[in-house]
Amino acid sequence: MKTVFVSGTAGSGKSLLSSKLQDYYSKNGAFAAILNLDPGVENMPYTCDVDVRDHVDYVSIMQQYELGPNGAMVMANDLIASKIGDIQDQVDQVNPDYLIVDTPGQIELFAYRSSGRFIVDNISSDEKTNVFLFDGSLITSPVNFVSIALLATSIRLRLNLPTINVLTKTDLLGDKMEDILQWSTNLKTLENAVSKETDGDTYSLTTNILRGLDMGGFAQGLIPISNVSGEGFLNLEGALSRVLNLGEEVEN
Ligand SMILES: Nc1nc2c(ncn2[C@@H]2O[C@H](COP(=O)(O)OP(=O)(O)O)[C@@H](O)[C@H]2O)c(=O)[nH]1
Ligand SMILES: [Mg+2]
Repeated sequence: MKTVFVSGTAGSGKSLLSSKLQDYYSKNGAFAAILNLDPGVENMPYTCDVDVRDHVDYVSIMQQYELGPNGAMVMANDLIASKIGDIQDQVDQVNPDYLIVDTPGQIELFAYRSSGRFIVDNISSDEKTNVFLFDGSLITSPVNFVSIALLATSIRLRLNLPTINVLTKTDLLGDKMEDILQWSTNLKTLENAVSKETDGDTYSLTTNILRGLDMGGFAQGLIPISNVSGEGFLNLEGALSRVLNLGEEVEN
């Protein structure tokens, strides 16, 4: 089994991409299952194969421990880690070729609490990778882009997984898409764009961050996709194959 963690800011398209990836693998003859790790989700665009909500009841936690929504979410995420054995048993029963993991809406809970990393480390799998989603609708300026790139890098550091960076919602981006794609491969262009937008402390902070990102190997580009039109899925699948199957076609 190969595992694909889908991460990104709230609303970036994680759940929709999880469902589209499952469709993609199924059409290509592989068996892909989805594990929902979000204890608070109400509706999702797929039928879940393994669901943490069967193990952790977010609303009862709120009531039982008199916690607000955030406190209950923290506790729910930590409880999930303690159920990893049961979750693994369920995954083993489903026994997919690909396990797609839809991560919680609040990325900081998943990426920065030890429970998230514990889950990533302890799901037993031949290969694992992380797909980080840059929400196209949030990238309204070069400085914004740098701040999301920094988040992507921080998550990569935290999860310690090979990471594929993806730009979502290309169907909404129009002309802006070309700029964003250029920024993601040519950091000099990005630095120029930043210099037009800002100066002083913000400029020097942004450009120093950029140099750090460059040294960390960030500038390998973003794979642009639309979960709505299906644009870019072949490229994403190719990138996943390079990480998961050493470049072979979909394995089953
Ligand atoms: N136009 C457009 N909308 C998208 C795309 N991906 C997701 N959405 C929409 O963005 C919203 C959030 O998506 P969702 O998958 O729930 O995001 P999540 O919070 O990261 O799981 C939903 O209304 C989706 O229909 C996309 O590629 N294009
Ligand atoms: Mg979601």
